[in-house]
Amino acid sequence: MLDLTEPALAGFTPWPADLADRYRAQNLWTGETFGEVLAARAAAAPDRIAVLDTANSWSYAELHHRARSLAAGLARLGITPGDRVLVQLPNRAEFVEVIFALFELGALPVFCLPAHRAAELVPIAEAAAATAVITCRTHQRFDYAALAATVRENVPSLRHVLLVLDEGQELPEGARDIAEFRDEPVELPGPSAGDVAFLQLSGGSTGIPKLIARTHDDYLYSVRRSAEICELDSDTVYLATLPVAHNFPMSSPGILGALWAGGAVAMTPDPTPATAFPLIERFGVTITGLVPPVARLWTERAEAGDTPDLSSLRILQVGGARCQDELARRIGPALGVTLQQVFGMAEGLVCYTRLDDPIDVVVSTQGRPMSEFDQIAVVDDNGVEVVPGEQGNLITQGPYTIRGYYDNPEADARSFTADGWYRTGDIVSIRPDGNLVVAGRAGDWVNRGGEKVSAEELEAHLLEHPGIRDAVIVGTPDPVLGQRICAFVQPADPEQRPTLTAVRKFVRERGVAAWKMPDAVVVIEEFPETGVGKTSRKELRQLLTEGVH
Ligand code: OOB
Repeated sequence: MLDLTEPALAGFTPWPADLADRYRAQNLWTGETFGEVLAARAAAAPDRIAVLDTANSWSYAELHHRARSLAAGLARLGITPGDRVLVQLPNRAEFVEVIFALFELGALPVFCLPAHRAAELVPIAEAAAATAVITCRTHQRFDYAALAATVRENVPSLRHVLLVLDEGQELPEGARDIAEFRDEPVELPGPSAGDVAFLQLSGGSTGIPKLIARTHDDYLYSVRRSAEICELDSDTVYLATLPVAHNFPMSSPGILGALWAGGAVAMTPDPTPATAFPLIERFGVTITGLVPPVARLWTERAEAGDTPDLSSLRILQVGGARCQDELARRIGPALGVTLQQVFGMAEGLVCYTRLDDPIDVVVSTQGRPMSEFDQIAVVDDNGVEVVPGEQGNLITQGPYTIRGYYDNPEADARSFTADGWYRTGDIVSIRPDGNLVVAGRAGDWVNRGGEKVSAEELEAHLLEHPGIRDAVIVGTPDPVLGQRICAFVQPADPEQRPTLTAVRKFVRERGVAAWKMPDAVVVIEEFPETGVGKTSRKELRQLLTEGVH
């Protein structure tokens, strides 16, 4: 019998055959590809709007035609099925055209973030053995064409630099304009549903991102299930606010969920209220997803009043990092939305609070797995399951969680158990109602002379201080205690800088154990961010080792 579990792409770790059979038998993996989904939507409702940005408005028929036409052109250029192609584009309509062209062709987009630079892109391109990069000329005054040229100089496999050009932009030497490759569509064999559809990058709190191979079958299941949970339909207008290459705005339910449901995808070039709020009004956006620092900005802006009309927005998702209860409580009333917490990872598992959950669940938990076929367990450092309700390490396996990184046995040895469960690196507890509460990453604890202090817990206390807008706790090396507690705080009013004495007094008066008192307070104007806009603890730790206090 033909073994359908055997993938064409070397370096991809398939699901064990018995699980794969079960996922197919249960019709979780339906055998459809992304190209087939788009074709079906375009046939059913050709004139419905699929993609919107400040310059474009494409119907499903137009998007489908563009994808097929670019696929034909890329094939003519010599891009073949299975080729890896770095895609580094800001949030604009062409992102959707490009990825569906690659899906059509069976070439694999490698989803890079606009914030990535040569230090990340070169090793990513090497690890993927990429043959091409598709990017834009410039965005927010950064020269992406020059970055792509640097990557090509350093990565021998990388032959082509293709650019999405704006009106009047010149083509730099050595690059090609994607407009040259919008050919007459041709019939292409296309990929199978069991094939890898793209390479996603790990959220990676340390080092260079790892590559994550996702198949049409497994990713489409997660998209479909997400769209169901978020009740998307053809009236949905999903605003891609976070960088759209990230797993959250891509598929939870994201742009792919909106297209799955026959709705529209709208793009904002940046997530600030000044840019995004008018676009919500203009496009009639119904749902979007934010990381907590952006959700805080939006909430504050809405609380200040006098915004554009945001009444079309029904669901605001927050995820990617822990949303503190203090912020979660304010979001719904400020923006007139239903809040949904999303706890997910590019490796697979995504948890949601449900739209009809009681407010306590929505404010205080990160939800529960989207699929009844997701398996989760909370284990201690020896891999033994903890008493229900206790905190421990979250491990998971399921129909859309990878079984190994792409071509990376060393990372696999660290991140997967012998029987294939993914070690998320997250410390969580599961409440009796089944909802997860994320306490932080395994590393986000300060070990102060043997007493463990949870960064998240202490941050939650600091956020109750009226003079503190945002706070991040990190450990700083100490010769006696091992680590000391450093509180980075962003003041609510830049003129009123909270002092160590005042902060310690405030925390003590909240009835917190003495050993959890911050040892240092560093006032900081802006927190450093990761590529998707999460607060970067890694860079804050770096600041400390460089001696900023
Ligand atoms: C999402 O994906 P990644 O791959 O950038 O990061 C995953 C990690 C998780 O392991 C966890 O440490 C953290 O980000 N995280 C959260 C969280 N959501 C993600 N920590 C606390 N609370 C949350 N709500 O970030 C991602 C992928 C799909 C959907 C949503 C987020």
